[in-house]
Amino acid sequence: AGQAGVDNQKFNIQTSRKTLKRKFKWVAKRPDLIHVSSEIVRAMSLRLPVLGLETAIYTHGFPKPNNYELALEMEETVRANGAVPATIGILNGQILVGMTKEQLKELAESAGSEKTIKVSTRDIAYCIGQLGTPLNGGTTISATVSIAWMSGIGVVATGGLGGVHKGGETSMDISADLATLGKLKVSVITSGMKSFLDTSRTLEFLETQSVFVGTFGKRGEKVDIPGFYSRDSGYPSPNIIESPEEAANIIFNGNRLMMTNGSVFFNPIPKEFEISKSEMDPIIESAVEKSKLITGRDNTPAVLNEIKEQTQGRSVAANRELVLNNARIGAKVALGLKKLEE
Ligand code: PSU
Ligand code: MN
Repeated sequence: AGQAGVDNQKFNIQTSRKTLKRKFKWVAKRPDLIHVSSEIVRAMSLRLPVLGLETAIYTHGFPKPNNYELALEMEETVRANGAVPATIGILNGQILVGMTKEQLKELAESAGSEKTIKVSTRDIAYCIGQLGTPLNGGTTISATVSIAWMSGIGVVATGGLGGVHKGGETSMDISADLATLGKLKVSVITSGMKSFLDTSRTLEFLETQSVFVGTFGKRGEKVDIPGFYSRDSGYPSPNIIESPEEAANIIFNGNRLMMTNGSVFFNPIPKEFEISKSEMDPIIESAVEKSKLITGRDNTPAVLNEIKEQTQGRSVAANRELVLNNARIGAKVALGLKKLEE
């Protein structure tokens, strides 16, 4: 039985490699549609670990000019931790997987202009299909996961996850991040949902969509779903993950089983940078109240901006630290996964 198990494992690894190869060939044949940078093409063919990064955080989350600096720092952090960064975004109507410094600069500087939209999965074809002026797009987790999946990238790092908004049971404002992860096998490293979202309903929705949820921490200790600026949210994590290698092993086993659902690995903000929940809660509550007439995809950026004003920019500093930490852990997960696939 042991031998059969080994054969079975080999078979599954080969099958998943073949699927990746096929997908990658498909993408490589359509550079006008998805442009994969030469660095990422090389990394994929050498089977180096690749970590996908989103860009809505630069166009609609993080203020100029620090958004460009952050984009560079994210890439450096990924490299320093043993993986190749594939920043995903849309520039002048073209989907990019892996962006040059110049491209990152152009996208970051275009933030706030009419040309640059926040792109969710449903907006991808719209963004590249415009007959008039070509658009730029900052990709949300939803769009980033979709494009990563199309190009055979299995792990993505980001700041905050979208979710079910407070009052979502009547407004039905539920981020496409959640349903996309229910459909596509991509793993996301994130520091949680902000407390302007309904944590409990978001967890229920993810469970219904069969999206795995785990949080980095020590078994036997109290581990909450992290609250983005703070490490706790009041909601215990359904699962605890003790290391990036363990996360990689979970993804690896999902791949071997040919499961099709995505995973969320929550990575709490490092203690030294956290802003306590008791301090943030009233600020967030008032930010939500002030932004309540702004609907659709503009709501999240409006709330983030209010929070920034009310914390005199401290929220931005915390955001920077947590997202860099996710790049660090994400790179290690991608590296661990490649080791298992060897
Ligand atoms: N939460 C943050 N910062 C962000 C976002 C969410 O703390 O930048 C962005 C992410 O790109 C996420 C998107 O995927 O907002 C969710 O937007 P919406 O709620 O419109 O789906
Ligand atoms: Mn929404």
